[in-house]
Amino acid sequence: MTFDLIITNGTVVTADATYQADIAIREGKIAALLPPRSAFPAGPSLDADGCYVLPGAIDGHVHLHMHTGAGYTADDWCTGTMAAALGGVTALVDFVETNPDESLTDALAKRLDETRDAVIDFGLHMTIQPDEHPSDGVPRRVSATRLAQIPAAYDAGCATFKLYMAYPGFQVQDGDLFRALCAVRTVSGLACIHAENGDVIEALRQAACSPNAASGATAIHHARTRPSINEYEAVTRAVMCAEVSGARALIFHIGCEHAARVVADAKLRGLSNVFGETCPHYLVLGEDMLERPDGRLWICAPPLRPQADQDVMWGMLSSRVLDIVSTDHCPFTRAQKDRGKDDFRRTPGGVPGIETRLGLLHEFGVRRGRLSLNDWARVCCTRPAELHGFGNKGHIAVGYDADLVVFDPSLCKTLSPGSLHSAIDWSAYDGVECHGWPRDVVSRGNVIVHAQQFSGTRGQGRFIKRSF
Ligand code: DUC
Ligand code: ZN
Repeated sequence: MTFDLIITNGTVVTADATYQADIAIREGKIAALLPPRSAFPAGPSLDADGCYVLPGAIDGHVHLHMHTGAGYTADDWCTGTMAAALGGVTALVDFVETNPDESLTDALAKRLDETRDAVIDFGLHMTIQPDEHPSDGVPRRVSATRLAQIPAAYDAGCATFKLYMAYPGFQVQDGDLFRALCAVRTVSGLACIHAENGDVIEALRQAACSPNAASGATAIHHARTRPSINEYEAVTRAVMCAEVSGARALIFHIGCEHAARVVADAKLRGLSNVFGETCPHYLVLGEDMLERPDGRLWICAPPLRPQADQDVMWGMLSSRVLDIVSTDHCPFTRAQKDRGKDDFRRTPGGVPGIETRLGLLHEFGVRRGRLSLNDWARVCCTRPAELHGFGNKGHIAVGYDADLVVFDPSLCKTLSPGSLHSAIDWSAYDGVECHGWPRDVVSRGNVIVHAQQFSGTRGQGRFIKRSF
């Protein structure tokens, strides 16, 4: 039997096991797992001696070319997916946002037009946001017409639906959140929920920035106006809605112990439809970053939290209370962030991270004894594939897509804007040393990163229609 590519001599690391094997690939799929140093007919091969071979990492939460008040996020579908590939990512999930006057499937078609340059496979979450306004032209409610479009969106390949409990223009009222979850339940989809209490945040922000306020408008007030009890309250409400509706719900970007404990309690009570996501910045970066003179660079929502929260969150990852780590990659340049120099409310929220997740979780998780190698593969690769409906990805087994990462623990990478590939002029992790980095990346059998250099093709990424 001949193969298109064989990865030899590597240590295979999956969510369940670590073992030596050679991986043979044919027509974009894993065709055989063989004892190391098996005799093969001559052909292309990658020697992974001394390296881990993982399923390609999957990032379930990124914002490429997203329109905001500060302009588009800095990475387009080419730069963003290239940076992702160089960080070991072989599939990601971005978003479709919608206008009140277009259907969900029309919005999907428009968004797909923007993705033509993707170099890795991708899915899209469908955003359910207010489309109906009472009388003043400001959309505040989610219409019955919109909810009736959910099955068509699911059939078009958007099996996951984003709902916001904060952000003017996106925030849905509780009744609409619940009705949307019921609709998502009907199609057996997954709801992905941004859980913060938006109304209270708006009131706190106004008070903090009023001319006679004692506090002020510097970056740390971003965190002070989004206290962790606010996140806790919204996660509690979201979990209640998931429990009563029966919908599967993933709480996005859990940033603090308080909020993570709500998911822990739900799981302890036996709820099997509630899941938790966190992001590297909530595990590695503390609230004190916001105290720096350039602290606005780290403004994101929910905000960074004190160190004590990070310690608890690592434990919750290894104990499976938190299911996955995604990046919420939302890159803005310094100039874009500087909009909020005098008022944190004008700084666009988001930190970059599309390229650094595997390396950071290896450095701060595996190397510091907080995660096993298998935990690392589970939270970055396998569970994201399962939770987000990538049925052919996330596993190293015959018949799955040949999406693989050769991770070399002997490489040393110092993170900086110059060593990373996102189209921005700063790094959230400047100066951090990662001992271990993705060396080669294979996407459906094609080597798209070789010896840390991009070797893929623009436009090679496919829209994956996801389902459950
Ligand atoms: N949080 C951010 O910080 N940016 C993008 C969206 C989000 O939820
Ligand atoms: Zn996000």
